[in-house]
Amino acid sequence: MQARIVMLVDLDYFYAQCEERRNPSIKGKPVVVCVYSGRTEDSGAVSTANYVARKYGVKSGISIVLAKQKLKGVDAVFLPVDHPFYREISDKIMEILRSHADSFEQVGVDEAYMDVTQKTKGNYQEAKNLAATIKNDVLTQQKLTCSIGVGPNKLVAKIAADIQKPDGLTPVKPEEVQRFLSPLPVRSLVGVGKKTEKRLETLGVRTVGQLARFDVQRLIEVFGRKLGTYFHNASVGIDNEPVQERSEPESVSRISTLKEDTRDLAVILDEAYGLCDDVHARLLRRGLLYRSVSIHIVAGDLSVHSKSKTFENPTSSLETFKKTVKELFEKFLAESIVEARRVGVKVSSLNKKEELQKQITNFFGFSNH
Ligand code: DCP
Ligand code: MG
Ligand code: MG
Repeated sequence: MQARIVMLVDLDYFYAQCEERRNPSIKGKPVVVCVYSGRTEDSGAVSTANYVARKYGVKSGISIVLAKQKLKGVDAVFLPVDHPFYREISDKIMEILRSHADSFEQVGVDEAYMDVTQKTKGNYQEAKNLAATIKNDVLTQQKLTCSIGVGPNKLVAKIAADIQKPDGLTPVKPEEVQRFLSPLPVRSLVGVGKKTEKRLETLGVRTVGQLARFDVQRLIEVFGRKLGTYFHNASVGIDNEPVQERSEPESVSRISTLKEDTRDLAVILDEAYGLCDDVHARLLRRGLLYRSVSIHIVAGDLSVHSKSKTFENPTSSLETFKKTVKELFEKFLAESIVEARRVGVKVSSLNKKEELQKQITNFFGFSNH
């Protein structure tokens, strides 16, 4: 196999950075994005925090109560999570990244692997330049900073991206991998959790370098063949996992809560059409066509209702989408007596535009060859 160049791009303090972008006046203050559970005013957990807040020890996963203690007397900003907003920004940034990659694999809302072997002709200097271009594109077009790791595979790229944050760019050439990994704690390796870390420690293994020198046969005895081999390979920086586009979503949906419970079609549609716009924008960005449209209603009494319609042929039409949503809500109101509290719209039976084109071409027996 040809030597590869792989990047991992991870957005910095993602949710909190989105909030800073939305409201630049909070920049410089500790910003804490929270999932409020709603039980009491402060019950819930911290989703993420900006780097100012991290200096006070605030980080993902701690309770909001603890975060407030750590930031006692400090002018800090606490905000609830707004997933649709982050998703929008994420989708736009992923499109930028995708456009720079030979192959692309999004692995979370704020990170993606890119194989750039062809694009860079396997040259690390070019890869570094490309990473700088990507950072600049994301910053100028979407006003967000990210950190990029560059290496011969996903494993090294991921660790390299994490090592210098925020706004980092860390290339690790194949000949540097061993020296780069050696001093790191075994926890840096994907798949090494708390438990494994403890077991390795009892074997006298704390760093990746120590793991690399540890007898493979003994590792296999302790962890089994599969894991033992994996740990050994990871410790010496071997990873052959390809960068692969994840399968397309089965459906795209949005739901939102109305200001008050209602049976007023105009009010419901006003909200639902906004959701249609969002869903449609996501379809376009991903180059997807839909064949089914559904609506979803959570009523004032928390009962759940839905209706859907499926078409003969796939389409990307926003007009058809909205017209169908209207029809379905009219039908729902005619058939039911409940008031709507939350309304949602969904498209499903999705197809990729190009794939459909290929299918049609094959069907008619056309070919470029
Ligand atoms: N997230 C979350 N709960 C966690 C971890 C993460 O809700 N325990 C969310 C909020 C983060 C987003 O996922 O903004 C991305 O996670 P990252 O691990 O990439 O963390 P950040 O982007 O927030 O910070 P960093 O700058 O370290 O990447
Ligand atoms: Mg991140
Ligand atoms: Mg991440």
